[in-house]
Amino acid sequence: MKSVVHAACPHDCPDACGVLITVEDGRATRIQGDPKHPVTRGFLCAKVAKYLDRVYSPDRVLYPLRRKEGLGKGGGSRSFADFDQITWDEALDEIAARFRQIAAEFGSEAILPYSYGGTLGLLNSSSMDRRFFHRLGASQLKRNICSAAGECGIESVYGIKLGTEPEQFRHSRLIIAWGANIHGNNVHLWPFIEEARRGGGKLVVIDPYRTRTAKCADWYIPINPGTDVALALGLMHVIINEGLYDREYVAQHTVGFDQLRDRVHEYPPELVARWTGVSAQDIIRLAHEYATQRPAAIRVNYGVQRSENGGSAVRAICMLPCITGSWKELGGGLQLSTSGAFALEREALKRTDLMHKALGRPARSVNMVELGKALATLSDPPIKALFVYGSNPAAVAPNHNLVTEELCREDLFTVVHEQFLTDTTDYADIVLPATTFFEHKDLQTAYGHYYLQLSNQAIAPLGEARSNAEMFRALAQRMRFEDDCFQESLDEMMDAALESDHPFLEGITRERLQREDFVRMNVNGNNGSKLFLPFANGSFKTPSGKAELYSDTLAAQGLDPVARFVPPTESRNANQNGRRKYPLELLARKADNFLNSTFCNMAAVRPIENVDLGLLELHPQDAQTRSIADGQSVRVRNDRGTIYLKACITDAVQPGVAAARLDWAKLSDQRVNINVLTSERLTDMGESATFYSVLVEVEAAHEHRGTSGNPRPAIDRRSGNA
Ligand SMILES: Nc1nc2c(c(=O)[nH]1)N[C@H]1C(S)=C(S)[C@@H](COP(=O)(O)OP(=O)(O)OC[C@H]3O[C@@H](n4cnc5c(=O)[nH]c(N)nc54)[C@H](O)[C@@H]3O)O[C@H]1N2
Ligand SMILES: Nc1nc2c(c(=O)[nH]1)N[C@H]1C(S)=C(S)[C@@H](COP(=O)(O)OP(=O)(O)OC[C@H]3O[C@@H](n4cnc5c(=O)[nH]c(N)nc54)[C@H](O)[C@@H]3O)O[C@H]1N2
Ligand code: SF4
Ligand SMILES: [Mo]
Repeated sequence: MKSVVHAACPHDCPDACGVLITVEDGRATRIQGDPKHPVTRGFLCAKVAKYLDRVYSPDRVLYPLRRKEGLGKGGGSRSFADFDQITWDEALDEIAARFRQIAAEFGSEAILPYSYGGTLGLLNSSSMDRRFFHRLGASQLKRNICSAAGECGIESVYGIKLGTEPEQFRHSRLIIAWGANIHGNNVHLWPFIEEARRGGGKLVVIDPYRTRTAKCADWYIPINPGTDVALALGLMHVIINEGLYDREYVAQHTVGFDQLRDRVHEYPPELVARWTGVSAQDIIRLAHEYATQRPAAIRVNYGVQRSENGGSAVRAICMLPCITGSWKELGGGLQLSTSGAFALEREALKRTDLMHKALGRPARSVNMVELGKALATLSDPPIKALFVYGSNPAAVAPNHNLVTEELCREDLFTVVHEQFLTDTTDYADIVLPATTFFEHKDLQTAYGHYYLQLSNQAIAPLGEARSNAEMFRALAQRMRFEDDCFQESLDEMMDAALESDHPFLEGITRERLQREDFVRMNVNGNNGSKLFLPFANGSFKTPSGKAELYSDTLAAQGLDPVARFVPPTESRNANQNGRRKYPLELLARKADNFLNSTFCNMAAVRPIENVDLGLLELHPQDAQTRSIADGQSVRVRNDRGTIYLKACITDAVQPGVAAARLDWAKLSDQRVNINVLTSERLTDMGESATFYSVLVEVEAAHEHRGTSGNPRPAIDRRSGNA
């Protein structure tokens, strides 16, 4: 029996691809892109094209596991031999008993859920799990590790996360990829950019790292990390001074233009050049091109907001199309995220009210960015249990050394629901087997286009794997939570999510999704047009109903009501004259062929990325002053940690900037990854993570051997230096 099932890729990626899975006699035999999907149009990225290897990997966790008795935590990289297989009944009983005991002794807030982007399927990322922890009265998790700063930034100007749809980039004459690695992280936008270029359009890339996208650009502008606020204000300085702005649009649809004009006065190109490293001529030229080569669209991505001033950066960039009136034009505007269009009834899934049932008040919130600090310092109550699902904090959380030190606490009961034995399962007491998207049903939104999809279950769960929703349903039952919501089927939850009065959801039902596989959100309104220009006629969702170039809301929060460049604490601009202990700015970047830490362990995927793994990319000038040769083992360090990498001398980075990639810690002999160097410091807006505001020093490893005080040996055997 052969069938083809429509699904949707649930990984944390703006593209949310339509997928077709061929199933023969119950086994998936092929994965391909759904050619009917209007945005993702039948192709998949390299990593998901190899997904059969992931689903059927011999390394899949397929049964509940308990760490073997006598094995302490932190004992090294755990394999299946370190665990005993147990039954689901045993696992659920043990978790329920420990949770009850911890709640009785310390209060239920001593239990902390930890989840993020393993799956963005709505039902498996934010329904039964939330109900369970709300009903339990567990601490709440602030899921701020990725995009919260940028979300605050865009919402402070537009009031909603809407933007130019990918299909319209084909009409652009000028496209600016601003902190957006389109080739790596948003590859389905690329064909539309190519189409625009065939029509004479031009691509400009603003990024401190010469990405694959930058290499393909018509104009690559390297910028110093964390200085985008200054660049955006400098561009507006030129545009406003030279009268290149759209007076009518500004008058009708914005507030605070006078205050903005006063502010940009302080950002002349010569001064901005000093901070950003972009020459005054280039700033002026870019301002002219952006204001006059129309339509011009900006694809800004979350890269710019992983800096200490990331909220302000996104805020200032979001002002640009409001000044030029670019929102009026097909192929104009800006895209950061389209997620504001998916106006689903999320609260019906999450049931926050259950928290009041448990505690009579909202539970305390713990910021996931500060996991290490929370585990180390919270006392009222301390965190005694951690339930990780859809996340790999021992790889992705900043300040890795503190995180793993705390995960070693013997009094911490850690459960991890996973597909593989990751960095985090190394510290687990219990590991539970999780399904892949082939094995469960879900509802899939997107943050890079406007199509909602049904992701059908293609095959039966492998082994005893359970989806997040089914696992938390079973756990709720074990905890004897009798609320009806724990009985709801997936279809009932889907219906509840879709049952909204919001015009964007009008006419969108489960039946229709089942029939059509993907449905465009009703974003165009009733004008019958297929095209969506979100702010052509204003329609901003801010308190004033206009684009807020000056924001009373920010002022009330004690933040700058316009936008101001404050150099990140960890940056060369923060103290230009001082002699620095850590003079290099490090970009602790994502890999083009992994998805954060997902796929790092896939033998089929690793070779595609391999040339770039374990490398510290360094400019020739910085290598020379440190007598570092290409391929040599180097020690990269700051006060938080040390990692040994292999020097790659390259002009992919500018002088003063270094770059390295995120990988699994357990795949390195040092058992650390690049997050040993990143900090838990939070962003200016949104309390988000600052992965790209990091200062380090780099030394040739052989010269410092034995004197580092670091217990871990230099391990780079490839270079022969260690
Ligand atoms: N292949 C692949 N795809 C992914 C992911 C992945 O890990 N791999 N991750 C997914 C996730 S979770 C997300 S959030 C999205 C993110 O997608 P992006 O926002 O594109 O993510 P990043 O790679 O963090 O940053 C984009 C670029 O910003 C640059 N950058 C860093 N600092 C600055 C700065 O100060 N200014 C400017 N102008 N640029 C800067 C980086 O060098 C990088 O090339 O991608 C998703 N898609
Ligand atoms: N240095 C550095 N650190 C970073 C970043 C960076 O650019 N540089 N990026 C940051 C960003 S933007 C983000 S979003 C975070 C991402 O942080 P995470 O969301 O933790 O991302 P992943 O590394 O993809 O880990 C997801 C895990 O979920 C598992 N999983 C997948 N599907 C399911 C499922 O259905 N159920 C369960 N239970 N598990 C599942 C996968 O196997 C994987 O191990 O990382 C952040 N960390
Ligand atoms: S990771 Fe992104 S590009 Fe790759 S298949 Fe999934 S949605 Fe598409
Ligand atoms: Mo992310």
